[in-house]
Amino acid sequence: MTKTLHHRACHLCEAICGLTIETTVLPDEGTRITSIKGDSLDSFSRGHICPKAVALQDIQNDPDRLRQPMRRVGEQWQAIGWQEAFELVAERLADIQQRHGQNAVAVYQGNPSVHNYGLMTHSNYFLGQLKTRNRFSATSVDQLPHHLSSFLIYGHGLLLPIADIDHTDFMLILGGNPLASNGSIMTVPDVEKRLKAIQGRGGKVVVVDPRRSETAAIADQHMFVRPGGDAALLLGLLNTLFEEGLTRVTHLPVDGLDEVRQAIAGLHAEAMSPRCGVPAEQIRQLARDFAAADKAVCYGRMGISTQAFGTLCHWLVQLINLVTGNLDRVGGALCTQPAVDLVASTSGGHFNLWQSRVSGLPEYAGELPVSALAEEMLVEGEGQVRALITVAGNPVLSTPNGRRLDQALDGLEFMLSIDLYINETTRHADLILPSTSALENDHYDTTFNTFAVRNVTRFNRAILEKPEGALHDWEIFVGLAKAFAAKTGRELKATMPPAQMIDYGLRSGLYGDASDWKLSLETLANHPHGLDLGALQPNLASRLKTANKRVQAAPEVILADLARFAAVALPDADELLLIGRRHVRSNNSWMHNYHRLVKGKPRHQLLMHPADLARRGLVNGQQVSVTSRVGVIEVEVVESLDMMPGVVSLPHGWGHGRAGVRMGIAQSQPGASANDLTDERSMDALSGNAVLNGVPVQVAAA
Ligand SMILES: Nc1nc2c(c(=O)[nH]1)N[C@H]1C(S)=C(S)[C@@H](COP(=O)(O)OP(=O)(O)OC[C@H]3O[C@@H](n4cnc5c(=O)[nH]c(N)nc54)[C@H](O)[C@@H]3O)O[C@H]1N2
Ligand SMILES: Nc1nc2c(c(=O)[nH]1)N[C@H]1C(S)=C(S)[C@@H](COP(=O)(O)OP(=O)(O)OC[C@H]3O[C@@H](n4cnc5c(=O)[nH]c(N)nc54)[C@H](O)[C@@H]3O)O[C@H]1N2
Ligand code: SF4
Ligand SMILES: [Mo]
Repeated sequence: MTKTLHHRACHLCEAICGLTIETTVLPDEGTRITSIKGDSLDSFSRGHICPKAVALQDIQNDPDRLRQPMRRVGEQWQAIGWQEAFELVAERLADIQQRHGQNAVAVYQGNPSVHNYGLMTHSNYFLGQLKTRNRFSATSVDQLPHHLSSFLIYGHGLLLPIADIDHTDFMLILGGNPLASNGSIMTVPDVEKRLKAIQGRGGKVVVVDPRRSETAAIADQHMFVRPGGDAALLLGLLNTLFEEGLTRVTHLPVDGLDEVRQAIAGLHAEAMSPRCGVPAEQIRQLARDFAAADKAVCYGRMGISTQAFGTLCHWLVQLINLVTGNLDRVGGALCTQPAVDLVASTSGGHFNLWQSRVSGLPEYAGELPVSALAEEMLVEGEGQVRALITVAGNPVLSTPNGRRLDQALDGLEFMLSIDLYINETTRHADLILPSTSALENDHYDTTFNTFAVRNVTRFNRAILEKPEGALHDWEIFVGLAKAFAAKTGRELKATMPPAQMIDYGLRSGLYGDASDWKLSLETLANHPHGLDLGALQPNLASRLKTANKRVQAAPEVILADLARFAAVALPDADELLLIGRRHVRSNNSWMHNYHRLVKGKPRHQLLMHPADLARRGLVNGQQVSVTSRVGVIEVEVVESLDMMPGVVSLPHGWGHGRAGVRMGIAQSQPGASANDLTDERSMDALSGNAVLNGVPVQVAAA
């Protein structure tokens, strides 16, 4: 038996923890993974690991994971060869585009795309050739308001100031639960210790959340907010900062602050309190505490992004950091300077240059809001979507009114999925092309180094041999691109492997050939535990990509959105509102097929406050029906004093009990899909981002 130790970053979530993986060559079985542990020599993650990483071996060994191209013939799946598959795709898509136009082919790119560097570098090599405006992704059920606000304020959608958690004295968290999610748009391995370190140095952590989340439980202060009420709360905070003279000067060049001050003059804490359910005096005191801290940072995430005023929320987060002097300041919010810099190498983006066909929703960076995907398939007319390509995603479980999408997929002429599983979405595909598993592939994190709380970088080689006949995702895209170009007679530019692109990015970057670091793939090979490039530093002034290189505090479309905010009626106190929830043993819609993670008590029940149960004559543990405008599901209800009265919580990504899905363990514990309740018509009208939190529902005995 030969044992080998490998060091590698975990790709499963944004925390990019360093792992030590032991493989053993066994006489009859070949190479097996025999141990997965946190890597204590990784200076960034310091040995931190969560249960999902241990399940990397289960992904590797899962008999349900697809290992060769599969073609659906009726209800049966048949293995076919790669070349035959590529040619079939090229033929079907070329034909559909010829008959119905380029936009007749739609694309959905799911979350794991951004955790797979070959998908990042090469998916567009093929998808770009389709020249379709019907591009969709998980961005519009997630962080689109972050990008849009940064694009409008700083001139680039990826200039996202990151909370400087290791140096701040006061961290205000709204709509994020890093203890379960391990942090998001804040790559922060070992987050619990880092939050406790704030408290250890005499600082304070405040969490605003309609549920006393795992993060709220360790905070110094937790405030309930009515779901969807954060824009009001943040407006009350900003107004108080102005009104009570709690602002500080910034070194940044800023346009539009006076306009902001005027635009929100009437929106004081007292007026905002009924809209968010936070007492006015608490709003004012929070503003005073925030301003009094030497170094403070306001951090907002998923929970305030996926609501009706998500873009206003993220604009306000930026402004609160800005006017208190905490933007671009150590201990406040700082932009990273990554080794492969996507901000430097790309243009800022674009917004609303075209709109979706049926509902006129705006594009952002070439993508349309995914809430529009089903109607683009269902509503007849020129430009109707007739074919779909999904890449590493499961929109039937992940996007609003998933049932409607589920049904719409049946009406397509052709569907291709590039995925590892036959899941609730890909079961509809004509063809599924599965890539190698992550451990059979190299890894460089192009995305999350950009959002990290320190400047870090690492490259890791595959730790398992690529099986014979298998292809990496990027190779699948090259195969598809070549077949499509051949079919359509288009010219195809040459490409190079992802590793070579990263080498180029490293060498030409800030730490590359022209620096003392001399980073390249070769130098990174000498740093298997990752390389720390230092703490975040102020740099925003020199990196602004707005036309006049000044911060735009008052973008026109955002000020205009304040009118939409003002027009909304006061919330109905009797309305029951649904929010989501994440758990450290679950990962969106796809890690429910590993016994190691799903064993023990189920984690997909509906949480409800005992007073809300009593009011409906319901009891703890009972089966209930949950109804919204778009659908109804049945789940077990569990009482929880952590819930804000009037709010219920259900995690997304469940609902596996559907015909044809091939995920045995997941189907034995199916749960119900939260997105059978979320409403595709309910969105942040400015960005088109879906509302996934604050969905009105009724709960009754099943
Ligand atoms: N109600 C509600 N809905 C939500 C959310 C919520 O909080 N509440 N969260 C939203 C958010 S933030 C997101 S990001 C989305 C996520 O939703 P999706 O974008 O649908 O992503 P996943 O559910 O992670 O999709 C996983 C699929 O990717 C495949 N996969 C995994 N790794 C790879 C790989 O390397 N290559 C390929 N080709 N395939 C791979 C898996 O097999 C699986 O089928 O859900 C959103 N939906
Ligand atoms: N274990 C695990 N980790 C993950 C994922 C996973 O599925 N499982 N998914 C990954 C992905 S794709 C993402 S995008 C990140 C997301 O990472 P986070 O943004 O940290 O997401 P959540 O853990 O869903 O936390 C959102 C919080 O917002 C609260 N909330 C809901 N509605 C409102 C509201 O109206 N106002 C306020 N203030 N709060 C509200 C919820 O109660 C919840 O505590 O996590 C990533 N990490
Ligand atoms: S927190 Fe868990 S899933 Fe996320 S990177 Fe770390 S080990 Fe992997
Ligand atoms: Mo996400």
